[in-house]
Amino acid sequence: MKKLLITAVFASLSLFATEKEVNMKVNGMTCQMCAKSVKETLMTTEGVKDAKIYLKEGKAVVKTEKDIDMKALNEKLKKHGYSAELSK
Ligand SMILES: [Cu+2]
Repeated sequence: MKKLLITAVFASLSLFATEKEVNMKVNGMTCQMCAKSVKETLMTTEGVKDAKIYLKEGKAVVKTEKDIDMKALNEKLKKHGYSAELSK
C-alpha cells in the first residue's frame, strides 16, 4: 500500500515536470466562433493537453506536455484564416 502511494506520487511529479504552459499570440480571431475554431485546432495538436482562448486579447494559453510544432499548427490555422506565434 505504501509502495503504491509512493509510485503514485512519483507518477504525478513526473507529470508536472513535463507539462508546461505556453503563451501564444493569435491573429485573425473576430468572434466567439473563431475562438472555438482555434481552440479545436489547438486541442487536436500533438502534445496539447488544454487550451484557453482569450478572444479580446488575441491570445491563447496552452497546456502542453511537449514542444508544439508551430509550423504544423500554423498550417492548420491558416486554412481557417488564423495564425499563431509564441509570445514572450
Ligand atoms: Cu469568428
